[in-house]
Amino acid sequence: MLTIYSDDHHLHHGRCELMDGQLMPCFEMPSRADHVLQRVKDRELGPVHAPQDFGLAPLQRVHNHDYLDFFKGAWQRWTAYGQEGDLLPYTWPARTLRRVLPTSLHGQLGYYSFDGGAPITAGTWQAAYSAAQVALTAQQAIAQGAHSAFALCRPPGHHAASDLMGGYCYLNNAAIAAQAFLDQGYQKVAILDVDYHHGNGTQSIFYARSDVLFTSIHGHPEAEFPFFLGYADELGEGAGEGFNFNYPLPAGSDWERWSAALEEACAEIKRFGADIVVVSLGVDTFKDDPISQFKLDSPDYLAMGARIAGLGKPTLFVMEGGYAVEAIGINAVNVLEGFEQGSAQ
Ligand code: Q9C
Ligand code: ZN
Repeated sequence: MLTIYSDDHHLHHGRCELMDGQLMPCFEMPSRADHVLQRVKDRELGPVHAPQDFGLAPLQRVHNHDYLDFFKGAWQRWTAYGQEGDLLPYTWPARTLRRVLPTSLHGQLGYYSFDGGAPITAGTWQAAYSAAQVALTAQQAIAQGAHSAFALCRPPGHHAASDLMGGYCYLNNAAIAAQAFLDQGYQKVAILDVDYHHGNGTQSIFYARSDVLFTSIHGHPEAEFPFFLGYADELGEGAGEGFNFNYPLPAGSDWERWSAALEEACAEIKRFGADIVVVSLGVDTFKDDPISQFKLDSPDYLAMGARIAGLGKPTLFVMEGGYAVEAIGINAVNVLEGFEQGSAQ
């Protein structure tokens, strides 16, 4: 399987996040992608290519122009105040407040974010831009005939909505790739989000549309980030009604429970008649993940990949979360190897 990877992810290294009342080093760190790349090489998964540059246009198909302008320019505005630390939001337009766009940097940052988990650093825009190009380059490989490809994206993307950053995410790499397939003439794209957290950004982007099926298996939002989306009764709206399926699971869910939800998601993808499957590949479902509560073990990821292969569709894997840094490479690449073994049969 072809892997697309850019070193630019090192340009994004947030310092701190708020966790249990304390500032902790960011869980979403550069070594995550380094470990995945190393495992790709160790296992000889296939060639590793740098991304091409498709420019801003495919990003603008998913994200608002004003949001992209804000994100691109935010760090420079911050340093113009003489600041050097990470730029983090601290006020959001919650209930009783107006959703106006203020003129100030922090007002705008609150407007364009939904949590304090996505720090902007000097290199965040470039890293996120390159991650989107990684996804688009892997997308192109499939459009040109590959049965599968792996977009080793960092920072991740599935929490980012059309004009919101949050949950370590800025640009929705999977959504950008899915939209690119549609823009190139594919009719039906299914997204299977296996990250531990609900892909609220991806769901929101496609919620009113019938050309993208969104399915997600995740920690129940009653008890887990992002809390305010990801419930089972969210089925889509308007033309998108019946094209959104959430499988929220309780803390402690193991492979037996998780794979039952995967069966249901795969049944919906089959019923949908997808031309393409885009997998939001988070491996924070791992038993030793430091911020998650599922109990999947490393061999389970081989089975996960094999089941996805059973769909029999060209499949784009887009890296999302996973914070057990030592194991993330094993687990992510196990999905890819399981897919290849499952495809060969
Ligand atoms: N510091 C992804 O897996 N949790 N994002 C914050 C308090 C945010 C996870 C916990 C989790 C975001 C892509
Ligand atoms: Zn996650």
